[in-house]
Amino acid sequence: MSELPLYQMFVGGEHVPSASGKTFEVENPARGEAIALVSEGDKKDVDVAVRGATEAFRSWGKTSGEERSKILVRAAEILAERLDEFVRIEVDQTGRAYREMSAQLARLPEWYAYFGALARTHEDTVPPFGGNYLNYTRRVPLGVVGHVTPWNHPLLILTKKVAPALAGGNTIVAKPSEIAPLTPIMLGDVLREAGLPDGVYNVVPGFGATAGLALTSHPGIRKVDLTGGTETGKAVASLAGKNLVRVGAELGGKASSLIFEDTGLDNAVNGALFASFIAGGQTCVQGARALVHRSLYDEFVEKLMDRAKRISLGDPQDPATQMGPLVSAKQLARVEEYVEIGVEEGAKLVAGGRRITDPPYDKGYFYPPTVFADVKNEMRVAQEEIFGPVVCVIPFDTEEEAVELANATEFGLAGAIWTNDVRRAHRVAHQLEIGVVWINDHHRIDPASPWGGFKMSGIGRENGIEAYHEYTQTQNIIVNLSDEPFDWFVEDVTGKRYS
Ligand code: TXE
Repeated sequence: MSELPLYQMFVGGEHVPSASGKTFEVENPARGEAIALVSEGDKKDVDVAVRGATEAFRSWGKTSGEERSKILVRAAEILAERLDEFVRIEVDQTGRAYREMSAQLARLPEWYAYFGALARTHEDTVPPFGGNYLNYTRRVPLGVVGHVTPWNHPLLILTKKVAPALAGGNTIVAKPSEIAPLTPIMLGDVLREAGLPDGVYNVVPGFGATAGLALTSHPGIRKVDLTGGTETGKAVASLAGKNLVRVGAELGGKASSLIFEDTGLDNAVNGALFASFIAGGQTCVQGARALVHRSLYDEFVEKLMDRAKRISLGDPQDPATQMGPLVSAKQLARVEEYVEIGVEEGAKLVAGGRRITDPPYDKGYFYPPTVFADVKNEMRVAQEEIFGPVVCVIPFDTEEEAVELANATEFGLAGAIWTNDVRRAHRVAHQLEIGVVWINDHHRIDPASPWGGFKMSGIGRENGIEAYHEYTQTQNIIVNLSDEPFDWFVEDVTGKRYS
């Protein structure tokens, strides 16, 4: 018998085994060893979960915003009380440093509180309507929604989907990443304790090609919301198209930091360092390209290189550790391959660039902060999503050139502008083909602030009223206030009528 803790599926308000009885292992990437067994869900389990969620929707879909708000606000409180337990598990399954995960998870209660408030305060509309009519709209839930989530911010990304979905009155079947499914399963207990009825939030852990595919192609789902790679996004969106269901997709990125000559250099270096190496670079808004005005270029490269070399890697559970390992052997291999490609393409490696294998790092997937200088924007390392701690530094001469370089990618999620010139800041922001622009900052987010990509970075928006709207649909009610009799087939028709 294995000593490993078993995390079962969360379906119908209970932790249950999968129909096949199969399990898979979740690994700690710092030590390269299994830390938990997880029930492996498949098509059958997805079907049971969707049917249960459909049943639960009959009553949950009719609850008032006030009732939903109370549960969401209570969930925020319970999560805040249990935070450290969640942080520890998040660190174990992703390898991300404790200091990052404790900072990130401390913000998650805000999402439940914000969408709880929105469920209670959202006002419908009374649009104008010609004639003697009362015309109003209601936002009503969609039904059962499917959430497919990744490993890089397991609970944050799921929370960005779960909070608006519940606020809108939907029920959920979630398929978290096979690499980091533990905290999404644990969330079930928080929501149940907060008073969420059984069957409203369900988790079927498993693999993308089996459980993920079964969920995203299930005819009982009314919306699919995915965060993952762009290729996965295309596959999922085409399936959703066949079933005519809504799609939310937050996909890949290749964000730029645009560093102008009028910025404070040290501040911009700090910003670029954070943008490049937070989460070990495994985040969709990673500042993968630092575009730097030529007058600052040499000094910028020098300083970034020096700071990158001083980031301390180590045991991610140690609060002093600044960067943990990459999430998996696969992700490590991907980073190693891209660094080789960069070198072959002629980029100049000035920091990092080689896996760390000295004990105590030999069992884990540790890769140091890596800086490429003298990169050309058309190189593969500057165009393709590496999803690791690698930054490409590229010089530019003019504002126009900086904008052109930033936009010359298939992605369009986010980016940052570093300048002290207020006119330039907004002028440049308005020309960038990206969904989120930070000025003199990077990776700031708020539950009220819309988040999502242009171009190949995705469809739809998370956060804010837009997310609430994307998790509800409009019903229009037109009330004839007149007592005048009406009989089309008897009357002389003189007025205009649409039909
Ligand atoms: O992502 P996948 P992976 C990017 C990043 C990374 C690459 C691959 O570049 O290197 O994607 O990472 C589920 N039908 N991002 O392999 O496969 C899968 O089980 C339905 C960017 O981890 O896209 C998991 O739950 N579901 C990103 C989820 O999709 C499927 C975050 C994401 O996994 C499926 C993660 C299918 N056919 C990776 N195939 C971001 N935007 O932040 C997979 N899945």
